[in-house]
Amino acid sequence: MKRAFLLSTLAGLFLTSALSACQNSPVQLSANRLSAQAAPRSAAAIRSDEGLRKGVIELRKVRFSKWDKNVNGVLTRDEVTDQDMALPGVISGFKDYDSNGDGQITLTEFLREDVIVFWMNLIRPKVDELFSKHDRDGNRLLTVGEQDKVKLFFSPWPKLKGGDLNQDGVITFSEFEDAYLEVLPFFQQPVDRQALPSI
Ligand SMILES: [Ca+2]
Ligand SMILES: [Ca+2]
Ligand SMILES: [Ca+2]
Repeated sequence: MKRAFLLSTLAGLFLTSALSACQNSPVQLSANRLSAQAAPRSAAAIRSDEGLRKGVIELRKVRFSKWDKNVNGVLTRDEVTDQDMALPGVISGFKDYDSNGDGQITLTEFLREDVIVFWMNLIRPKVDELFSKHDRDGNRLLTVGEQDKVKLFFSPWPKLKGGDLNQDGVITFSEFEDAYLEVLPFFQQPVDRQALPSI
């Protein structure tokens, strides 16, 4: 009950919509990408990519399930329109996913690498923005005094340890991103049509 309340409260608070980010120019998107990658590629950053990728794949599976109305494990043209599927510069419609042209889109066809990368590049700056909002001294760590709201947000998922996954007392961006992407699929709004939940 408490968890349901917390979720609905949190889901009511939104960041700038992911949809509007979609309409950013490619230049803006690549600028965001560059700034996100400006730091040296440490082991932590690589691990963080894995968390982001895993989260995006889970989100795509949620999206697939919502479209698969007859729950037969494939998408057909009566379930989804080209307009539903379109992603600027990546997907124009059904045929782009249906790689063997049999009129059905399997989950494997749906999880296209370029689409996964598209969403990783779109979501990461949003997660960074959210992290930076809490990182008041800008040292890229959430330390005591910067963690309260973040810990409350992750509290329905005890295994996430309030976002401090290794329990060393500080929350790095990598930990924050991994934890956030882990919970994102629990918010029922498909991210490609809604804003990301704020903290
Ligand atoms: Ca189906
Ligand atoms: Ca800080
Ligand atoms: Ca930590």
